[in-house]
Amino acid sequence: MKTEFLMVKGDITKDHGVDAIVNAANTSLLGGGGVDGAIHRAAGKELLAECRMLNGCKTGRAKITKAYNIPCKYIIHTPGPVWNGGKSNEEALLGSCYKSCLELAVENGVRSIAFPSISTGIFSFPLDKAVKIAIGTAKKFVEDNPDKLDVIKWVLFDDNTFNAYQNELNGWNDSGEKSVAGNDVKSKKVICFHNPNEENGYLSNWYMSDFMIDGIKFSSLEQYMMYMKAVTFNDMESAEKILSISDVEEIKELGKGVKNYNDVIWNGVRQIIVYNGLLEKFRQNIDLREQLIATGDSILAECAVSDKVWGIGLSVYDDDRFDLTKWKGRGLLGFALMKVRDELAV
Ligand code: AR6
Repeated sequence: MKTEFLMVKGDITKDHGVDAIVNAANTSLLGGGGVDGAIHRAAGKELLAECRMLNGCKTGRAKITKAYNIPCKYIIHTPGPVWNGGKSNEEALLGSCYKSCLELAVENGVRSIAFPSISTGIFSFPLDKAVKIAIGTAKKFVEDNPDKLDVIKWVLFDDNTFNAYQNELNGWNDSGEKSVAGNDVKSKKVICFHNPNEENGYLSNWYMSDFMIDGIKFSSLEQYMMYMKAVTFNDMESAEKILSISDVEEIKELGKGVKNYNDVIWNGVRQIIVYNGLLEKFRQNIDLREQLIATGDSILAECAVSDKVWGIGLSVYDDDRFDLTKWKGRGLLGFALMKVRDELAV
């Protein structure tokens, strides 16, 4: 049977009908943020106990464990390279991650495997380069090891990553050869937003719009996000203060002062928190929901110069804002909004 290559958008900890999933770990193998944090949370404490016995893992190599509460047989853990400008052998190391995982899979009788996008999150490996290495390495492995695997799948968390992998895969023909890759993303319209009182301001986290979650009323997404940040780190005093005011600037300041704050944990959970908040903001405000759905399949971009995480790191006046390859930030808010749009449009 020919090995099938598949791309899906979603959470890798859910049931994807595969024998093994891959974890984008770090060399300690003791958990972290991003997909690693999600996998450890979903698998349960026994996974950490098994990982403690493994004595870590070198970058570019892989180790295998049981999957515990995750619905598959194994988890293959691989520490990807941290992007360091490309001069530290990062590309070869990323290829080695995929190869090591596939070898370990075959050695353990795994016939179907699901990967996340290794290294392109917290480790900042450029997505355009990573997709070529990921799919190219897997295609080469299949060529060298025919009939060993039924399915190689990527489970990708956000639209941008999903589109990049899908486009790269589309560039390969059935005989396993690479042709010129199409790029859907480039042909799409980019809709920009920034201040709540300016054009498309309803997409901003500072836009005032009431919604309820778990019996608590929030007056803006910023308030929900900062409240959840305080709750995540068990700083209930800040959480209460954040709930008691509606001024978004003050709320943001309170959010910055949350006690016991830990970057790694926040990086892991923030996207899910924002997604859940946005889903309710737009579900519960019919006019906002209609405006969001009316953006069709446009790319949504928060044009905040100084925000390279949620924003695209460019201003609403910068011509480069329409070209995703020139963005200086990750634009996570826009991608979360697009995911919510997908969810509400059905
Ligand atoms: N399912 C699928 N993909 C996910 C999920 C999920 N549940 N959650 C996040 N992603 P990252 P890295 C995507 O940062 O760059 C950890 O702290 C995410 O959107 O998880 O290899 C480790 O312990 C992105 O596209 O991994 C390491 O210290 C992709 O997974 C470090 O992060 C990879 O993002 C590894 O960084």
